[in-house]
Amino acid sequence: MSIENQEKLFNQASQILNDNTWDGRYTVPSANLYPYQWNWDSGFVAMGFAHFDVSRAMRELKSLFEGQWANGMLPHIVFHSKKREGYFPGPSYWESKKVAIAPRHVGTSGITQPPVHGFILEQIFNLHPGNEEVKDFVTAFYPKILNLHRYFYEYRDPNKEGLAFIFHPWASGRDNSPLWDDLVKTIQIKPGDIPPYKRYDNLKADPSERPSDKDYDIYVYLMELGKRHQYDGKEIAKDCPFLVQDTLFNAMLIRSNEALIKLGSKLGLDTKEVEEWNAQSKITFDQKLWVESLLSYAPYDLQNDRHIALKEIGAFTSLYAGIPSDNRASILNDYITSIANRPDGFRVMPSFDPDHNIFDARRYWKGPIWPQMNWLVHQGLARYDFKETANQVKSDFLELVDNLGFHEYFDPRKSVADQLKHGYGGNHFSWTAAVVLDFIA
Ligand code: 9WN
Repeated sequence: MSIENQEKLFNQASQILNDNTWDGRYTVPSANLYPYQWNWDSGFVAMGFAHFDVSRAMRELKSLFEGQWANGMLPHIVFHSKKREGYFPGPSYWESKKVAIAPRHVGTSGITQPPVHGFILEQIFNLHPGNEEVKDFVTAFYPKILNLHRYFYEYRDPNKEGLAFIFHPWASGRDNSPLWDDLVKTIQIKPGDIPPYKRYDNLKADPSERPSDKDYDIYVYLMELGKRHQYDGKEIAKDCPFLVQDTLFNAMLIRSNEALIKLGSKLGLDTKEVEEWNAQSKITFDQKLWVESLLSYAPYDLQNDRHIALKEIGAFTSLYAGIPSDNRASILNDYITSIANRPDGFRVMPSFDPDHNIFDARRYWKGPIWPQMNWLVHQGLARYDFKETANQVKSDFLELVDNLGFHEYFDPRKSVADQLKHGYGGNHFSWTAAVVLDFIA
């Protein structure tokens, strides 16, 4: 890509992040579709800001952690705005203020999202060597992330294996991934199980690119279950039908642990606890989640004691966390290469297996390319020195944004995406901008 083009994208991306910032304090993923502050989105947003306005980067994380609960849990949405902005489930749905350990001054959701904040903090620190303000911020912020990780090990790991469970598909960050299809089919919703509710997402984005109404009923069912248990992980573990040790979620936890260890040793902080967690987590992830017949890692369904053996993008983020041996890493790299070389012309990296009959190139997490996932996969491939594949993942993404705009997700089929001339879901999307900024900085 030419220097002029890179400059153009950099300027557009920084403009999007500035435009999506509300009250100068927090950035919404997309002003229309997602009008509050989201957990892992804001992590990527902070990284994006760190390239041109590090004060905003630090402010972004501070605002997000205003929503942290007393037990360390970081909710997936923080509702700084009390207005009903046209999103379901909005601030009043969760009833977080009825929970004693939730913040008093701001409403939040009761589920969490992939813990990216440790490595985001490391990115910000590394981008600003010698900046005393950044150093002080990182030192002060460190215990908040440590508390978050402690929450996962204490409340979300009933067998003390070193892997955290999630109890809602939204917590995986990959809402309607085919990973969850069979498991959610086991949930029978009876009349009266869920309250009436109204979706807005499918009025604002094309419904064929969004989860189905059936998916939403399950989301509400699981939120109701969480609410009944005051979102207490230990209680939920006893009777929730959806209890999953997810690949992406745990890879993020492990990579963020690693970041805390590295930052802690640079800043003279105590890293003993996080080192112990991480040593166990890395081993369990590699041993328990690898499925030889799939030649990949797969999430583990704790209630039914089985792997969810499907080829899906979360497995590939294990590279960024340094989990696989060189041999397993090559297997993962070969798979990505095989997709990039398909005769029917695919950009990498689709979120789901293009050869599976559930694959749907348009529908949300059932196939499209997602910006933050390409960033994570790129970082992992680079870590293992798979330079060519890493470059492909990066250039395919930049080409999509350059040709089609800053969308939420994209069609991986070259012929279709190039003819369509647009991406899917929301536009002027914050993490799309953030990833562009980091890739071309
Ligand atoms: C539910 C904000 C979020 C992302 C998720 C993505 C989508 C929300 C929704 O949007 O989920 O959290 O309403 O569909 O799946 O990863 O954080 O961008």
